[in-house]
Amino acid sequence: MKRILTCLLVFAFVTISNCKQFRCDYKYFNKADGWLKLHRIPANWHEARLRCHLEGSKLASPLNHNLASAMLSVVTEASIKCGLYTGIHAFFSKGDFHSIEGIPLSKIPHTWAEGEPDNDNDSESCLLMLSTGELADVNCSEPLPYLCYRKSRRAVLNSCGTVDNEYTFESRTGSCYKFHKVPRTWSRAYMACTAEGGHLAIINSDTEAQVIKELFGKNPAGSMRGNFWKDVAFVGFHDWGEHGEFLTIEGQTLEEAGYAKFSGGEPNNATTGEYCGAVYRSALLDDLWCENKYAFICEMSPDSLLCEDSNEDSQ
Ligand SMILES: [Ca+2]
Ligand SMILES: [Ca+2]
Ligand SMILES: [Ca+2]
Repeated sequence: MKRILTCLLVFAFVTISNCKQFRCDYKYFNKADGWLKLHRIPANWHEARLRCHLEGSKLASPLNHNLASAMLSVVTEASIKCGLYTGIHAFFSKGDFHSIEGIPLSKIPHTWAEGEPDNDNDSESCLLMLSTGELADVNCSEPLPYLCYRKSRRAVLNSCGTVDNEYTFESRTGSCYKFHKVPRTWSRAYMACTAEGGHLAIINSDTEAQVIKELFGKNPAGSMRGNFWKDVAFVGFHDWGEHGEFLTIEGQTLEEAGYAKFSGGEPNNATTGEYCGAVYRSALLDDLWCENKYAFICEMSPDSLLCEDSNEDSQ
């Protein structure tokens, strides 16, 4: 009976904390009816949009007064003077400004800064929010800070501590894995895994190689869309610009990491230029062209996105 009660209490606790959680790097704002995360490192608009998307959110726009006010409170608290990108863009068609959610600018409460919009040099298709809350059109290639927004407090975390159900826990290694079928370059794959709270998979043992092999087996070539080589996937090792020696993305030699079995004839630096780490379906390693797009495998610790303290704002 006592045990059942404990289980129920644990279940209740997990359920309650799940309700309040999305990711520990996001903060919940009641008035915004959702989560916000500030990215201080300036990025161009397209990078900003992609990073929010990969984090499971959207590049934030001041869609209503409450959300605008929450965004401004973050900007003020962080002393950001230059303003930040909103998700409002005219990327698809010049002059047709919409938020990432597809809401037209005419339905978003806004005030223009003095002299704006001026479409300077006919090259300004992204909207910046100044620390006053006023908007200005800017060139989308300008690097600026930005906020990512995830609407609603409802976030159901799985056993990997993420809302992304493509991550599955593997008891043999204690890690979670996700096989990405949408191909990306090695650098973009690194970005995607990092944004999701993990890293490009590092194979640390024969057991983990077996896990990777089985993961590949669940993702046959026919299940992937697009014109790319489907019998390889990027993982977390690289030559770090020192063509010849491969180290993991955590700086270890492959031997130190615990698995260094290359496929026969690999690494072959085919047509001189294979500097990025990959695996074949056999889970044997391969060096591969960094700039080509392939599937990739992310690995994540089940507690990497969980918070120790509440990250809820009472405002
Ligand atoms: Ca302007
Ligand atoms: Ca590993
Ligand atoms: Ca190769």
